[in-house]
Amino acid sequence: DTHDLQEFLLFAIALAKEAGKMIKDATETRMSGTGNQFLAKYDNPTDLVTETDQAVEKFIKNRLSVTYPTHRFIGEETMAEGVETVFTDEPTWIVDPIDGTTNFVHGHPFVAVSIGLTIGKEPVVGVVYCPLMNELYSAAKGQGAFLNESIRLPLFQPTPPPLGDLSQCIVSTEAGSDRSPEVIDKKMEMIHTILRQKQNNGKQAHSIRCTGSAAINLCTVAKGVVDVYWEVGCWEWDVAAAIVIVREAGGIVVTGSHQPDPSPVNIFSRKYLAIRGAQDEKSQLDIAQQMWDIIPEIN
Ligand code: LIP
Repeated sequence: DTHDLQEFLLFAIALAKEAGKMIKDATETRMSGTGNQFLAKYDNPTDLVTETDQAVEKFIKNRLSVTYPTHRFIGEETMAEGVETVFTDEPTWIVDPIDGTTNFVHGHPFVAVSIGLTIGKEPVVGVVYCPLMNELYSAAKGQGAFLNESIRLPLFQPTPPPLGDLSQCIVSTEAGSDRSPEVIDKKMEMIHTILRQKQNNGKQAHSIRCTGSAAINLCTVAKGVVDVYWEVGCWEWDVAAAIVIVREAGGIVVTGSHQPDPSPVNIFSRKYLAIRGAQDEKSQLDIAQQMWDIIPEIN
């Protein structure tokens, strides 16, 4: 019920702040030359993992298991260790200790710890904290989405500007870590389609953005400063928390392929399309349809 969600939300916010401090400290010690940041694994040279990812996940997982021993846990680094993902209706915390690990490795500030909670397989609590930018995004189902616990999202109040059509949109997307020609060529083709001036005075989108973090991309959609986010290939821990934040900020999230029904979301689909809040759902679904018209089939 509402009371529980509020309790879970406050717990997740406090936890994200502690985890964020670990990430910030690791960045500072590394940059000041007093600490190092070793890559823990380098199997896929475009899918980085550091000791800090592992330490932060361990910290969050331990803290959750003490406070909520009956709750389940799904985490990026736990799965990387070979633990099988079992997803049930039970309360399940879905955690990415560092979303934007590539940014973290490079000292780029677009990094976030992402803590989501699903109940009945639906994301109901989400916290995305960017410790190097002091931005904390949070939401619980039915209770609105906030930046730094006090600024209601989207930023444009009382109503965000009209969505218009795709030609007036900023679209976020990512290269992702699968660089196989089949996948990367289709993604580049899609970016080309979004950007390229259309013939006969047709229109292209305003531009594209890539933050390097699915969670942060989704939070920019929740803010209302990015109109559309589309990504294929990221994971449930990248999006579980931020989906709640987008929805509570009036946005829609559609998962899967060419399926215009925005609910329910399948957080495991690895295909995500989010549209920012607008006055009416029809304009959001229109943009979703314009995206589906050009999204290539990627497996
Ligand atoms: C990353 C995502 C990013 C995606 C990468 C990767 P990580 O998460 O947030 O959007 O393109 O493939 O999954 O590895 O930094 O937690």
